[in-house]
Amino acid sequence: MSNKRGNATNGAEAMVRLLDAHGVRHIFGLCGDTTLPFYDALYRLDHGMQHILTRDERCAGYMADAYARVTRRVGVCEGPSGGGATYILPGVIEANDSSVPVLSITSDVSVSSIGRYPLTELDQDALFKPLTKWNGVINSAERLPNMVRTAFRAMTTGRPGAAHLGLPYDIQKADVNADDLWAQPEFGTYPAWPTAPHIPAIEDAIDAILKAKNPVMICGGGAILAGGEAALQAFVETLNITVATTVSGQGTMSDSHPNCLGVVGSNGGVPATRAVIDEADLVVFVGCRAGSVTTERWRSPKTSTKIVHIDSDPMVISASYRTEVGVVSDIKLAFEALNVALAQLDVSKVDFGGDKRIAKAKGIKFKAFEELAASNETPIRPERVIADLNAVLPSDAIIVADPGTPCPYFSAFYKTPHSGRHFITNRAHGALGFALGASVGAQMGRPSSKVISVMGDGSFGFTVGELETVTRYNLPIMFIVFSNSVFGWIKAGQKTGFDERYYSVDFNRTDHAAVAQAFGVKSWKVEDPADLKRVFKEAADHDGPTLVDIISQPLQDANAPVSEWIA
Ligand SMILES: Cc1ncc(C[n+]2csc(CCOP(=O)(O)OP(=O)(O)O)c2C)c(N)n1
Ligand SMILES: [Mg+2]
Repeated sequence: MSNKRGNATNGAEAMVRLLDAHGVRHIFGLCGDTTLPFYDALYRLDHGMQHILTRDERCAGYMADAYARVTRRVGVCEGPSGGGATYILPGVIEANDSSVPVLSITSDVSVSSIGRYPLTELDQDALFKPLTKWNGVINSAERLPNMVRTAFRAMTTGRPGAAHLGLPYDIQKADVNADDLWAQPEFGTYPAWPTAPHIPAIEDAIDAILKAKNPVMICGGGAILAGGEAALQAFVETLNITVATTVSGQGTMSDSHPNCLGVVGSNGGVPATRAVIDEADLVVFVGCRAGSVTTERWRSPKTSTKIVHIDSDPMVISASYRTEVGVVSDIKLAFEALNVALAQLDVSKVDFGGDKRIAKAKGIKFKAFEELAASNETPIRPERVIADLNAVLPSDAIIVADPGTPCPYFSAFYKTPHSGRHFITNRAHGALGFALGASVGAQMGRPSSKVISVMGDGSFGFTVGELETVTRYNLPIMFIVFSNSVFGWIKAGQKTGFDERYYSVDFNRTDHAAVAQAFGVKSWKVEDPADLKRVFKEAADHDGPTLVDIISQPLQDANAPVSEWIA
C-alpha cells in the first residue's frame, strides 16, 4: 500500500482481501483485459487462494458449482466483461436454480466510459438479474466491501443460491477504505444462520404422519444441502417409513439402507417405484420443489394425496399441491425438531412397513436391470456399464453425470453405499456439457475421492477443450463417454411422441479416445462388454486423468428408466 493513499487499498486488492476473508480457497476463471488489475492483485498479495485457469467460462461456472456442492463452501468463478460474462451464464443459472452458492465475478468496462461504446460494454446488472439470488455491478469503490458481504450473505442464508458482482476496470484501480475489509465469518459456508421450524407446525406434521397408513417421504436436494442426513435417518428408522428421492436428492440415504427406495419420477424412476408413491396416502416432500420431473408432471403423487411439505423456502410449499401441513425450516433443524417431538410420544408400536414395501419394489426393479446388465450384446447396453462400474469403483467415488444416457441410468441403478454427496448432476436446467467441468470442481474440492465424469457424446462435444485444464492439474478424474453418435434423448422423444420422424438428431462418431489421447489423457475405446470391467479397473487405478470411450446402445433403442422424454 502506498503511503500517499493512507489507509487505502485499491478495488482489486480489496476484492482479493474480501474473498480471502470469506474463506475462499479456490477461484475458477479465465483472464481478460478488464480483469488485469484483479489478476495483478492476486499475483502481488499474500493470500490463501489458488486460481484455477479454465479454458471456457461456462466450465468455470460448473467447476464452482460442483466445488460448492462437495465442500459446503461458496464456489467462486470469474471471467471478463462482454463475452466472458455471457459465457459464464449457464453455470450461474444452474447453481442458482439448484440452490448452490456460487459467486460469479465478471470484470466490466470502466464506469467512466459507460455510454461511449467501449469494447465489451454490456448491461451486466440486467443480464444477471433473473439468474441470481442477488446481483450488482460495483459502480462506486466506496460500496465495494458492503456489496461483497451482501453477495455472500445472500448466497449462504435461507435457500442458498448464486450471486453476481460486476467489477468495473476503474473501480479496481480506485481507493477503498482498508478498514472496511471485514467479513462475517459464517458466510463462507452454507447454510449460514439456518432457520428453525415453528414448533406447532412440527407437531402438526407429526400428527398428520402418524394418522397416515402408508406415508412416503420424497426428498429433494435440500436434505443434503442442509447436512440433514443423520437427523432424517433417525426419524425414518423410528417409524420405518419409506424414503424416495429426486435426482438431486440422491445421497439423502445410503442406497443400501432398507428404507431407501431410490429415485422416483420421470428421469430414473421405474413402474415398480412409481407404484410405491401411488399407493401412499400421505407424501412428505422434504427440501423438494415437487417439480415436473419428480412428480411425472404432477401425476405421481396424485393431486388428491395428503401432503406435508418441509422446505427452507416458503415459496415452494403448496406451489403445485394443496398442502395439509407446511413447515418452513432448514431440513436438518426440522428433523432434529421432529425427533425431539417424536421422543415425547410413545411410538414404539408404530411401524409403517417401509422396509418390506421397498424390498419388494427394488426386487422387481433390479431383477429386470440385472438381466440386461448381464447382456453381452453390442453396442454395449448402458445397464452393463453401470453394473461393471459399480463393481469396480471405490465406495467413496463421486459420480458427476451429464443429461442424456448418464442421468437416468445412474440415478436409477448406481448404488452408493454411503449417504452424503456422491452424485452430482445439473438437474435444474440440464444443459449439455456440465459433467466435464463440474468434475474438475468436485476433484479440486474433494481430492481424496475418485471422481468419475460420465458424459454423453453430445455433451463431450460441448466442453472437450477443458481436458487441457484436467491434464495441466493432472487431476485423476475418470471420464466415461457413452458414444452413440446421436442426441439420443431427443431422438427418443421423436420415437415416442412424433411417430419416429427422426429429424436433425444424428451425428458422426468421434474417436473420443483419440481426442483425449491428444490432450494427454490415458484412454481406451471399448466395444466388447467383456472388456469393460478390466478397463474400468485399470482406469480407476491410474494416477492421472483417464477416459473410457464406450460404443454404446443408442438411448432411443435402450430400455431407459425414463417415462417422459419431454419433461
Ligand atoms: C445446452 C443444451 N442444448 C440442448 C439440450 C436438449 N437436449 C437434452 S438431452 C439432448 C441429447 C443428449 O445427447 P448426448 O449428450 O449425445 O446423450 P445421449 O442422449 O445420446 O445419451 C439434448 C440435445 C440440452 N439439454 N442442453
Ligand atoms: Mg449421444
